[in-house]
Amino acid sequence: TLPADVPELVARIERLRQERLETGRARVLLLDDDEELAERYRLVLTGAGMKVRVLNRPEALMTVLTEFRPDILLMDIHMPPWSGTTLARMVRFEPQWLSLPIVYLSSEQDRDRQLSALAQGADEFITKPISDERLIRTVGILCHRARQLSQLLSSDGLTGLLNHPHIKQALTHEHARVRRHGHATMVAMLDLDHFKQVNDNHGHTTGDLVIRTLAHLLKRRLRNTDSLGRYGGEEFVAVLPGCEPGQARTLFEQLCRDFAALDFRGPQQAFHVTVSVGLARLNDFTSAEQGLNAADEALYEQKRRGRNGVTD
Ligand code: GH3
Ligand code: MG
Ligand code: MG
Ligand code: MG
Repeated sequence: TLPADVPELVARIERLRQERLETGRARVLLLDDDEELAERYRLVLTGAGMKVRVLNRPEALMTVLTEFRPDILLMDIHMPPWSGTTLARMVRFEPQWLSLPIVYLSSEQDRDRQLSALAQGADEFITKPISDERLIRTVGILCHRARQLSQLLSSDGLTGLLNHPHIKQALTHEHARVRRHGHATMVAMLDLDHFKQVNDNHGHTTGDLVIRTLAHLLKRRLRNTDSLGRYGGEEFVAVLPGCEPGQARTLFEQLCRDFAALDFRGPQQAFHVTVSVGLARLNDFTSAEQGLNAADEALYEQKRRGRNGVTD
């Protein structure tokens, strides 16, 4: 069901597009039980260059959030038997969605009821009917700020890679995709060898430099569709979608060789550091956690075998 005034709408969208609004590739999840209205908002936002997913019923909300990973959630309040405010509270209950902007789209005019709805965890309230310009601008501004915030929240201070919770989140996300699409996806766990000695012999600052150097080398070697994080002190996790076990082995063996060949300079003398890698094929496991455990076990097998290399 398309709105009746589509040609006029399309013309208006075209004008908005020409304004070159900075809405980029924002990912918008739109939840409204009014299918016609939702379709109209979808057209407006898609026309402004955004990627929009529409839900008319909230049952699958949490699953779709995890799969689609929107930059913003736009939500109706009155969706009997559901209420948007209860849903907002439910979303906020998950720590990973704490910084997700939630915007109510509602015909609620009562100021007090609007404020109490906002108190449930949403960021903004837009009253219907909503002008196309207002919709696009609000979404654009909130997405931009949320992206800056989430980049700050998700990166590790020393290396700039994803931090612990966010690499785990990326792993869960890739695992869900593997189950749907079935392409080979590898997970790698890396740990620097005898790193305590590096710190003891050359100092903590030099140790930090070694960690950053490995992070830098990894970043250069992986594709930009791969996810890479600092899992703990001197441990890293990489997730490689569309990668076969043999390819991953070759890639990480080369990485181990290149890293071992680097000359580090301590305050006193030059030294070398090696790294051990464990691999697992994410497709073989029913949960992301199990896949990561398998990579961890492979890593410890490599430590037993004498470090500096790859076990799968
Ligand atoms: P193994 O080969 O068995 O991994 O031996 P290891 O000495 O590396 O042992 P382990 O992985 O358990 O030790 C990790 C050490 O890494 C302990 C800690 O002092 C050091 N470390 C952890 N985080 C940091 C960090 O941010 N900077 C520095 N410089 N050192 C760190
Ligand atoms: Mg409604
Ligand atoms: Mg360690
Ligand atoms: Mg170690």
